Amino acid sequence: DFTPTPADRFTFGLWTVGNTGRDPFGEPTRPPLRAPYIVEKLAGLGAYGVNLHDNDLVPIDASAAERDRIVAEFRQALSDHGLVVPMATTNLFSDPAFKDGAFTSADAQVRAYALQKTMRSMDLGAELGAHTYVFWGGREGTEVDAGGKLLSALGWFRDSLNFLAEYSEAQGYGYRFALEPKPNEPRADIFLPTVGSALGFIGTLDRPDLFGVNPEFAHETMAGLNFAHAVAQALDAGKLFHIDLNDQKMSRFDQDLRFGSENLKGAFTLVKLLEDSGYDGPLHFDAHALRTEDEAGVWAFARGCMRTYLILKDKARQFDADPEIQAALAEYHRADEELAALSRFTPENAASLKERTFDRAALGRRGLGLEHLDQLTNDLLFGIR
Ligand code: GLT
Ligand code: MN
Ligand code: MN
Ligand code: MN
Repeated sequence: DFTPTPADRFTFGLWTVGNTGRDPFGEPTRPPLRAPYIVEKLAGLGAYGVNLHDNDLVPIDASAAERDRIVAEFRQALSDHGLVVPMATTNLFSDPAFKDGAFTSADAQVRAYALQKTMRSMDLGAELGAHTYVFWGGREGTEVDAGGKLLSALGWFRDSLNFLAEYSEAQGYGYRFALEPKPNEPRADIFLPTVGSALGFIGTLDRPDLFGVNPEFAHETMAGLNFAHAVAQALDAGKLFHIDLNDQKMSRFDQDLRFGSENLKGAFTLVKLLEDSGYDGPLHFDAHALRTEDEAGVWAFARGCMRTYLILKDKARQFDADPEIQAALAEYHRADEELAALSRFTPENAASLKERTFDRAALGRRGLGLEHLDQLTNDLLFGIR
């Protein structure tokens, strides 16, 4: 009946259901929720875990004693309600010190402070049992490129990630790191704007094996890209370490909408891809309730994210079991074993392939049946199949 359980691996950030509805033009519309209360509520809804930035839990200016008290209370809530913390991250974007970036600030003091803050936050994540550590470089970017830091910034970014990977190994934390790309907002231009950029950058790090990506539906969509395509490339590279599920209209401000609320077919494609791929990491909803909502709306939002995922997962099963859809797919995917063998390179195969006659005109005439297949998919999603 589409009621989630921890086996579904659904997670939320403290900052997501804890979002108070503030936006650049308006004050909060909801009071803040305490972290232990969020844990209790999420567990009640059937979630598996909760993720956090250091300062979602511990205020940036807390004393050591305050920190320990807050963390102890949070750990108690986790164990009382059976929730885990699979992922942790650092807030390197809210404080004015980070106004021109953290690891890519042109100020060496800011860069060193960012390393210090991240090490402390990694300590906190490890204490809470997190195995994935996310880097969303929200402030890592520019408005003014006359500052001339484009090449140095990538170098500083690389040096910082290399340092923090060494720190994790030296401490025995065993983190896997996930870079989260975003094209813009809050900066005009953010470094490593897309999944493809992040994958390329990972290859330049000292320990590429420790790094993967945390793609977000909204972020690729803001860049006008197809999120499922980005996720497929990450999966193909063995680099899908985590995923941020939400929704978004193209070419707009960062909306972080309830999963599946806007681009239902894109959400279906994504769920099918994730389920078919065997991805077994957390399914994290990085989204928040609309500013129009009160606390009841927040929990309706959270339930809706999970419910939509489970419904689409069921639709993916129906898609695989539907004879007409499978027939259309079989028609579309025309296989040829002899040609497949010939397409494995040997000098003889190459020579033989060069001599082969193809009926080019017939290839061009063949209809692929995709209109029919797509309408069958729509009918399935409409619930009339
Ligand atoms: C922030 C951002 C998200 C990132 C989070 C991790 S925080 O809300 O908009 O996309 O995933 O730092
Ligand atoms: Mn977003
Ligand atoms: Mn976001
Ligand atoms: Mn995100």
